[in-house]
Amino acid sequence: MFETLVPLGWDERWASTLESAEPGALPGRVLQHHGAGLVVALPEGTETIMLTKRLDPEPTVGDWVAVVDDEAIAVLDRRSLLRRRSAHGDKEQQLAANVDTVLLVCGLDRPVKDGRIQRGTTIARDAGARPVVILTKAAIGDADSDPEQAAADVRIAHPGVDVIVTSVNEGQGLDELRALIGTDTVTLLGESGAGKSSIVNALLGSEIVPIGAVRKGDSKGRHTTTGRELHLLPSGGVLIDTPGIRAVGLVAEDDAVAETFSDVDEVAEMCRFADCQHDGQPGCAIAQALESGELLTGRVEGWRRLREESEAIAQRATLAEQRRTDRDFGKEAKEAKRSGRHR
Ligand SMILES: Nc1nc2c(ncn2[C@@H]2O[C@H](COP(=O)(O)OP(=O)(O)OP(=O)(O)O)[C@@H](O)[C@H]2O)c(=O)[nH]1
Ligand SMILES: [Zn+2]
Repeated sequence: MFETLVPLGWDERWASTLESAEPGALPGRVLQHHGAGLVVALPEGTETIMLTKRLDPEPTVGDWVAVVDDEAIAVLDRRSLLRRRSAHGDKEQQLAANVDTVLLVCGLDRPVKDGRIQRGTTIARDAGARPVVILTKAAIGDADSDPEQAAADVRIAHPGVDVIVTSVNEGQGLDELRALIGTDTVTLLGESGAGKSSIVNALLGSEIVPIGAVRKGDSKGRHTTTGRELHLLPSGGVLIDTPGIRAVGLVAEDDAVAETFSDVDEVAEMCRFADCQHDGQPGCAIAQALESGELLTGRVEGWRRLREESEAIAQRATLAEQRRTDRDFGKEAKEAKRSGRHR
């Protein structure tokens, strides 16, 4: 085991991934990718290494690479990949690899939008990561809106998603957030002004935690922390924060997230019964695709969750509509009474 890399997420599983891919190579985690170079945290310290040969896939921040003689020779099989797909079908953009948890940040000083949260959970699940909702700025929310009630509503609409309430400037909920992060690699998504930077600052604290030892007397080993995209959290875990990820809005229109599960949708259309629950029904194409390995269990799981959420949200919308109608009806009845029409 490369002990110095453990804080960066190195574990037995990565060790065996490296062993079967490139035995004898050194592992390193990509802290930053710029042009022709990679800033990589290696067992002995952080180094900038030049990309002399083309790697497939191309390494991105968060990747674990196999390094031999100061050269990255392979990207270890990823556990997750956060990416941005364009609506026009051109090349997808890799945003970060091996993110365990995506923190979906919503400010309680504005309405919590189910559609945005759903979009975020879709992005996270499509990447192969766990979505967690953070309702923040609890202390400056509407006086008559209860943060815990807001959290309960989100839990109902998004089954299986953890929700926590924070107010970082006020020091609220931070311990819970740190516990939830544990040793995970996390990143944040949320609209502008949601409170992401405040959370990042609270998690990072004032001191920058150095990654590995800087090699002395070796100019190649010198590195700066400016523009660093992967940070060690003092309380454990790793934070990836990049301009590319920041640019992922949670507004439904700006790319083709709705299409991220289109492969599963296409298979589902082949089921014998149009109302197949994909739950052991005869002629279920999903079951067959799982069997044959055409679809991965994790993706079908994510797809199911997404459908559950969509249904829950639709139900809530119907309920809200019903309540509005009842209220309006009640108002009309009252007005009618007042005007004496029913007498
Ligand atoms: N009182 C209070 N204010 C907060 C809290 N979190 C964020 N704010 C304020 O809300 C505003 C926006 O917060 P940021 O953390 O900058 O939001 P952001 O998501 O990083 O926004 P962008 O940088 O535009 O993406 C700032 O004025 C913060 O001071 C909080 O927990 N409590
Ligand atoms: Zn089916």
